[in-house]
Amino acid sequence: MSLILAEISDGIGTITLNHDIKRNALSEQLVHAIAATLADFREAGARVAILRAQPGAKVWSAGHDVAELPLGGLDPLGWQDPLRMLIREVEAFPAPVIALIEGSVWGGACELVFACDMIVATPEATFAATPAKLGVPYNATGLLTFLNAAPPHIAKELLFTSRPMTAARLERQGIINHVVPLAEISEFTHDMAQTIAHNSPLAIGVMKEQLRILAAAHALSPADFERIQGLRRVVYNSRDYAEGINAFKEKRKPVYLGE
Ligand code: KFV
Repeated sequence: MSLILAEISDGIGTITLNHDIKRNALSEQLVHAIAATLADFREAGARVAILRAQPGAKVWSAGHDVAELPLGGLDPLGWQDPLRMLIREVEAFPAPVIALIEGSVWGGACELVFACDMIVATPEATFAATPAKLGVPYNATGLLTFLNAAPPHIAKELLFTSRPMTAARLERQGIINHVVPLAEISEFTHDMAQTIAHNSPLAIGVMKEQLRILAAAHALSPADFERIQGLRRVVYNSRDYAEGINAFKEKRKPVYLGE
């Protein structure tokens, strides 16, 4: 069974996550399949891409594949991590990527959705950013995705509570573009994609890249970057990080001691 389904017509490429048995967790294999499809879309001159789950999905994506979060003192979200690669692929894709969201979105998938250029969701969709629930020290560019998508207090509530927020709340905050009833969401998103596909792809591609560069333009001294990495290292070397990952695998609640 394919982990994703892909089709392109009239310049609109659609990727459908198709691994419900693992709740579309963003495993290395799934991420590579998405990246390869985005490369195909780029080659085919797609003017816009839609990223969605199967109609009827209860979970849009369960986020990072927890089985692939390393123990043993390795950075769980280093440069080569599949989630990090996927976010870069979406940001570097030369045409807009629209996230069409039905179901719940968790952890790294929440960042993935926020990294998309536009978000359309059903009223029942929910979004939870869960690194604190698992004890994961999120990385700097990942936090920047949250800060570029959400007002700081909302980003902090998402990240500190790990509780799901409704699409309605995120729409009120300007984080989601449109909340659209389930029966209409595919057509609505397709209409939006068609409008984009009829506009100038060169102008759009260059604006997307400029917006990415401008949004990421934060001067950070080498010392500050090394301090961030040092702070994160304390977390992924901790007893609590191992406890969070092991508790998930053992299907129990973690007990955190702050050490
Ligand atoms: N990674 C690996 N396997 C996962 C997974 C994940 N994120 N989420 C679900 N699975 C597996 C789960 O172990 C089970 O496998 C199957 O998918 C169905 O999950 O071999 P098994 O036991 O059949 P269930 O039974 O849990 O499904 P359901 O009762 O429908 O609940 C769905 C959901 C999404 C509420 C639940 O699976 C869940 O809470 N998943 C974890 C959500 C989460 O916290 N994700 C954050 C991952 S960490 C992350 O993204 C990052 C970057 N971070 O920093 O924290």
